[in-house]
Amino acid sequence: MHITSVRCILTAPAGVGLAVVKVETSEAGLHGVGCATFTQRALAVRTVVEEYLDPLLHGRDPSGIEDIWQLVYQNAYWRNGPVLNNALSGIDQALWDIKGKVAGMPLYELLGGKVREGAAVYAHAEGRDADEVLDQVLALRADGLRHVRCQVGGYGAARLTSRSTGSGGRLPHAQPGQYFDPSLYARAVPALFEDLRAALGFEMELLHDVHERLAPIDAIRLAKDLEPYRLFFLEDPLAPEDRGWLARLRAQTATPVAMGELFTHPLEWQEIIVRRQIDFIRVHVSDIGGITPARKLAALAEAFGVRTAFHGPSDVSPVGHAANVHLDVALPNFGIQEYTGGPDVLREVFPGAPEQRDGYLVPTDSPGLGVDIDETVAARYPLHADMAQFRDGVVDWTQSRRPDGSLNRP
Ligand code: KDG
Ligand code: MG
Repeated sequence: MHITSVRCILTAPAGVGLAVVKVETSEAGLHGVGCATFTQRALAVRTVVEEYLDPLLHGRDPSGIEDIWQLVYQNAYWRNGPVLNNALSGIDQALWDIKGKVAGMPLYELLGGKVREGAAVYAHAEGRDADEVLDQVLALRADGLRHVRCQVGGYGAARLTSRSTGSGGRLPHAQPGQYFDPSLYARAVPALFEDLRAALGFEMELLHDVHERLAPIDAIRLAKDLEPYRLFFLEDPLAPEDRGWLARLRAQTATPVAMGELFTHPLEWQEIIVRRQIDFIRVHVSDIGGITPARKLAALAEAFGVRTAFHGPSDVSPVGHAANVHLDVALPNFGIQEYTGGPDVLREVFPGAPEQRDGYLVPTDSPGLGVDIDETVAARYPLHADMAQFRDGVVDWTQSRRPDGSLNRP
């Protein structure tokens, strides 16, 4: 058996640009699929897959997953960036899918078998004030969810800055962008959780994503301010570039810390895991190169008491969600799975896509990942200039600015 073709399929059925790699083999009907979604730069990923990896992999035996992973990893000489890692993930996940199909086993069996029946998930609630957030939390609770991430005014409370306080207002001539006021944000979040806990008590597990929006010392103060509300975790309190501050944060607060959705290089996680400076590692599996490196990372984390919380936003394809869930049920140190459901059309494009029920995702028992892509249906939903995260073909929301007009990490 050998690889006959490697292609990257782009589709946006839910308005979010997704990238999926399909690896075909010399055995009739035997193929695998893998998530390669880097929504902000999807065309670059497709170029890498189709112009460089297809010729590289033609004729090779798809059963040698580790060898092919290493081959693709070092083939460009420069490595560890998000475009190359997503392309690599597309190949890697597709090869695991093929191996499962050849073995007649679901991926979780290849990973050592299940240690749990389902992966507990957390969902996202967002509103302009505590009442709006609370309504969403209650709706999610009624749907069986026990874990909810709560945001007021979106990431960085950006949608609060236009209030009549004037705080966060834009100076004349300041450039367009998504304006937010870090100090207003840092005050709004503890107030939100005070109201939520008053209404909900402590039974629900609540989370919050700082989304690397604060200066390090302000993030430390926020983590301390949030202690009374017993968060399940505080997500990305620091930017990857500021992770040297984690030791100080840990020394000052017992609020659990989750980091990693922006990590693409192993050196970004090794030290903070070994020094036990985070509680949850929440990498985006396709951004680190797929299932093969995710297993190794999880094993490292297990040795140091760090749990997984793989990134699972709407810009992970259902193929990527399936890969996450197989890992989640097989890893002893699984912590929680972020999961953003989507409209039913996603299941038409991706038959077998995992579905959340009563707060859990459960993998299918079909061989491999258990999910496929229907290319005919996918072709009905091409990428376009105004899909999620874009406006007029340009990524919009990452142009985040402070009241003085200067750029801030998004
Ligand atoms: O494309 C970026 C999104 O995936 C990210 O902003 C979502 O932070 C996010 C999360 O935790 O889901
Ligand atoms: Mg996040």
